Amino acid sequence: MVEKIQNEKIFNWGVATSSYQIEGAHDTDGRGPSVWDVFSHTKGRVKNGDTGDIACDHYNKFYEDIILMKDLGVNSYRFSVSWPRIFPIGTEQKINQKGMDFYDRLVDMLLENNITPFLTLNHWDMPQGLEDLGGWTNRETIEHFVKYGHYMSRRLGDRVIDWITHNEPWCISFLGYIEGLKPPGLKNEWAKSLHTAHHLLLSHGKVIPEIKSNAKDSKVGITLNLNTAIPASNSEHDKKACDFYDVQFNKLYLEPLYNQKYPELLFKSLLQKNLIKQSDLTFVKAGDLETVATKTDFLGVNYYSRGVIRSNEIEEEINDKPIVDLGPKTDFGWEIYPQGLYDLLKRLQVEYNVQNIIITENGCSYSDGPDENKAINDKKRIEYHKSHIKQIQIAINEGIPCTGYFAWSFMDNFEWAEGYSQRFGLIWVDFETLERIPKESYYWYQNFIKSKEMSAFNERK
Ligand code: GCO
Repeated sequence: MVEKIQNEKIFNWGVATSSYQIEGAHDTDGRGPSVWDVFSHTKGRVKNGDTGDIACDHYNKFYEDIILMKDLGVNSYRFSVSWPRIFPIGTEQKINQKGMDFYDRLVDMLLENNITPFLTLNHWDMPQGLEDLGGWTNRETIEHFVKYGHYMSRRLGDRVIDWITHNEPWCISFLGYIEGLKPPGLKNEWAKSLHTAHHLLLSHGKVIPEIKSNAKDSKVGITLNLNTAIPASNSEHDKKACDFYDVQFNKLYLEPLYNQKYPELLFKSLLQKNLIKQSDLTFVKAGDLETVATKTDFLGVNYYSRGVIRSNEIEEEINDKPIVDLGPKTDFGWEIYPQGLYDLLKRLQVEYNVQNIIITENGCSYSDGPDENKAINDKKRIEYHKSHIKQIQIAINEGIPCTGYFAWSFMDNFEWAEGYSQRFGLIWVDFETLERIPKESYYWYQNFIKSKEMSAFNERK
């Protein structure tokens, strides 16, 4: 049997991906449809009508991909499990064995190559069968998620130590129910959005003991997308908008997880704006908050950019002029602001006393492709990673407990509503031929991991 890797002192240098974004094989070996299959096949939802039907075909090419990972020299790999490969509809009592076998092989091969698996249970592709019953707005979905976590940890718990319950609950609850940019694609449904956030958090708390009892010595955490936000100008409107942004983006998750409460300001503002009714706020049942705040072993943080917040409640012309100097932008239009990562780490230590932080995603979208010699010179991506890692180093030197960094992403993939139009990978993927070509950034990361620059990270107490 393949042994698990256990070395407390190692800094986790990794790359990250997620199931729907890379696997393809959407109907292979009994996999059921996920919410993302349905969403991407709905006209107008995804740019160019792209879907994850084939994606990078990682399901069939995982062997080749792990070799590339080994050559890259990472000691860790963060991936997610496609829930409908295990429970095709979601409500079954028995697992789909073939789906489980895929992750069993994947984990074994990672360990054979000395790569520590970081397994995310929910990176958004929940079975459509559960969505049809109300998805995350339905409290019963929690039991189905816990059952799924139970079977995963029962099968892989002898080899997987690091478990992430959910990835970016904000994206499901806000982008799915307020902006309509992700499944189920609804707009301005604040009550549903809050129910979703709460049920995600509650299922996180409930699945932790399940994983811990099946996976000896396991470490369990949740991954949040967080950022530091500042008002675009000194106007009261922008300051107010910024406070609101902070409660709905950061505090809606951090407060219950670390302080066992929801941010009052959020509910108050929504009530004032008539976006919810008092009767919508009955979703927190006795005991829930204690469960949500179940102790974790780490907090996963996905950081890409900061928020510079402008009020949309008054006319642009009447508002004060913006005063923030914005940095350059990636091809996605996201501002590059490395110091925001330091600010965020600091805040997590000072305000929430988080004991162990892992950067589970950090990266940028640039479209640089192969030249006639198949070289891909993506200098800007290298700069992006370097500058963010530097901020982590400053934070670590100040005693902020950060223990891992995962570049998003290992390879170009299906970027949700943007389809294949945004490329975040260290490896170029030709989506016609599925050929993989390492970019300059791949070789830079390879050298960086090998180099002495790492020593400050390794000397972690
Ligand atoms: C997210 C996800 C990733 C994305 C990445 C780039 O943050 O949306 O975790 O799946 O691909 O963040 O947008």
